[in-house]
Amino acid sequence: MPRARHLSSARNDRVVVSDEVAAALADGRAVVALESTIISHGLPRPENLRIAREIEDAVRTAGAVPATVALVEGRVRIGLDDDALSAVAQRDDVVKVSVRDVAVVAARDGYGATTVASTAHLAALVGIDVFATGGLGGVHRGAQHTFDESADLVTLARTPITVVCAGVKSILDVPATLERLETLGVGLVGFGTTSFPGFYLTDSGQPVEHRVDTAEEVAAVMDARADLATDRGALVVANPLPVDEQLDPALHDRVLAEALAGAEAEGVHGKDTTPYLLARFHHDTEGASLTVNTRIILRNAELAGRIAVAHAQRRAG
Ligand code: PSU
Ligand code: MN
Repeated sequence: MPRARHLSSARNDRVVVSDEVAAALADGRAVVALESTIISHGLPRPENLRIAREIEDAVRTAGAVPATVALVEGRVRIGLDDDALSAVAQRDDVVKVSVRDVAVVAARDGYGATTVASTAHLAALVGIDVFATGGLGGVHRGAQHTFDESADLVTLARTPITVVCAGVKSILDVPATLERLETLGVGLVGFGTTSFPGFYLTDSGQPVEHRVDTAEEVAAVMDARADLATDRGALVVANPLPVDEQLDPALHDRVLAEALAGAEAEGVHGKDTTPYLLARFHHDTEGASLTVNTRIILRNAELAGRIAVAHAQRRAG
């Protein structure tokens, strides 16, 4: 398998780009990076493996090549075969890996599922410029006491990539997260909206200044960012669910209150917080949030595919 393009030392074999992804990158064709924490820690088994495959299919349907990122036996893999995807979905020893954890798990020959932060970092490293996820990490509620702010934010501040998401997870402090994105200089556009999406909910109640309506418009913004050297950090494309697909807001608010209280009572903290809250949602909504979460990711993967295609076309033409 070919080595990562932007790595030059003998240690390159730590990052293995699949043949399909490497060929697409070499030809300037559209590629979309996908994270794996959502598979290992964000979605329940056994549905997670089926959904992981559907996410890849959604990227393909849009005309792009999916590049799911994970650590397998200590190697960073960009583009997973079915064995690797199954391992990430099914093994019990898959560690949730943010940027700071990647090297540790690599050195130990371990298995790791990459978060938004580490996926963005590794995708950019090999020259992938579009990435799809469900919802970004951000500032947790009560962060003024816990200092719990996802490493997704600071990583996006220094990573040149376009991330399609349904806003930030609604379990977070959304206004505070938006303030941090502004401070960090992370670009933000609303796809077909001037309301920042609320992940499970169509509208978080917060505004977005810049609305775009087509994949081509996003690609044009990406090019302008490169020309103006404002692309050293990320561009977030916030893609809301249609109202008729969102989680019932009353159910959402009730379950969220219970889940937050549960996390507090059980002393859940640090990197376990997000998986705990998402699992509580999937359990307490009797699967309704799983259906919504799946729709979010599939829609984002499809849009990311279209953006990657539009961007590849601009560069070719
Ligand atoms: N989006 C989802 N489900 C998830 C996540 C995002 O729909 O499970 C994951 C992402 O990998 C994100 C992580 O980076 O949750 C954030 O975790 P933390 O708050 O610990 O940084
Ligand atoms: Mn955290």
